Amino acid sequence: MKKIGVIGLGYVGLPLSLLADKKGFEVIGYDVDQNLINNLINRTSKIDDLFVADKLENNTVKFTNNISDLRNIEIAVVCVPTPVNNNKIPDLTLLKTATVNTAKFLKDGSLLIIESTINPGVCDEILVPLINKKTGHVVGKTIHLAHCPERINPGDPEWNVSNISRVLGANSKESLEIAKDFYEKLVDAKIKPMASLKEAEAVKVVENSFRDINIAFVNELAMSFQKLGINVVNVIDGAATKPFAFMPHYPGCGVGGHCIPVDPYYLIEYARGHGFEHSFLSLARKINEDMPMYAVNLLEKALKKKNLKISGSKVALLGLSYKPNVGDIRESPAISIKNYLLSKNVDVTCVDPHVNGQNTIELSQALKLSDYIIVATAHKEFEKLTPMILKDFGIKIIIDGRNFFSSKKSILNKFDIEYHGIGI
Ligand code: SAJ
Repeated sequence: MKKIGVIGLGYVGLPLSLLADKKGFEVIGYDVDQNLINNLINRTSKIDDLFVADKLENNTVKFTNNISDLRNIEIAVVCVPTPVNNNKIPDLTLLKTATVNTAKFLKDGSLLIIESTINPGVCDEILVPLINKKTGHVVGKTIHLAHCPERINPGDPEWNVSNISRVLGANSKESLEIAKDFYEKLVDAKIKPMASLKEAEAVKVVENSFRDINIAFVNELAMSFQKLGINVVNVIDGAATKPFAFMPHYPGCGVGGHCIPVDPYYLIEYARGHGFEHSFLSLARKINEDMPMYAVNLLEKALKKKNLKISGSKVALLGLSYKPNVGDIRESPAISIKNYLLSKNVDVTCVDPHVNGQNTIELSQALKLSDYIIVATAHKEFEKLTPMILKDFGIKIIIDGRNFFSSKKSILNKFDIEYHGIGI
């Protein structure tokens, strides 16, 4: 089996390196973070991934912080972050650095694969010229280039790096065949060859934009149905009984994470640069980005009805991470809610058992200090909050940003606890 290098050992690269090791490849796992490498050598990781938890203990990956250990690898897979900056423009700094530094160690005939999420055109228009100019290689002549967009779903108990189907694009048919052969040895799922690098880049942004616009659709329905007195979740569940042509998504206080709120901007920016305005994608982004404020406004309206001001009120914010039972706060709506509350001079206490270093406090302590609750993340630890417990803590209003307590709405009302969900 070939010797491979995995560059970037986060939620994408680490599972990949462990899978390649399990499949019999000789694997060099490289990361710039010495501390992360030390932890991996000691078989510990902060990555929320069941596959990693299962494989990290026994593996023969050579984890290293020394990039020269990549010498003589035959396949390199680059899995570094591609965040957007404050103007929502993709920041390719890490990707460019990792690509150039890796390519310098590749011998002729090697395959360089990019798994990081990138917008269409990045390979052809940015990485190929960069490699040709800075590494002594020429893509298509001395090395092959492929793009296989990552599809890791953090916290997913069923789908992981070993069984998720993939799409694959490359600079030439020959390169595509070599890359396809690699992934077919690695992944026990369909590998779909695309006609070009650009098509493979476009698949990832399209699949995540699809999710973003569908969430925006139900978020807009939620705001409309809240005025119409219709429970949007019940209606979505009703529509989901249709066995074809409907995929349920659910309203909430916003869309977070490293993928969904970010990837549409890749397409928006690239198309804008070529004279096309994705007004629909941009509107969906705006709807989703406004949901944290919508949740805060629900509280403000509820207080106004009681002739109370939100300023100076005591609110427990339940959840800071962007999705249940993980500790990732990237692009998290909960952080936006926290900042909106602080801007309104609210006394906020934050609770998140999965997040460190954000001045969070223990749940019962936060409830003691608060009169109102905003639920921003549906962590399993919050399930123990019964209406009786909330009553005992003197909680008066709940804004449920994830409709997490929706089944307890009538009991909460019986306990004189005002409940507002998102669209229910
Ligand atoms: N969200 C909603 N309503 C929904 C679904 C999600 O408001 O119906 C919110 C979540 O609360 C979260 C955000 O959207 O804040 C993103 O949620 P997510 O479930 O999409 O979680 P991610 O960001 O981990 O998305 C990943 C993506 N995987 C990759 O990019 C490889 C995405 O493509 C998957 O569709 C998604 O997992 C998944 O299906 O779980």
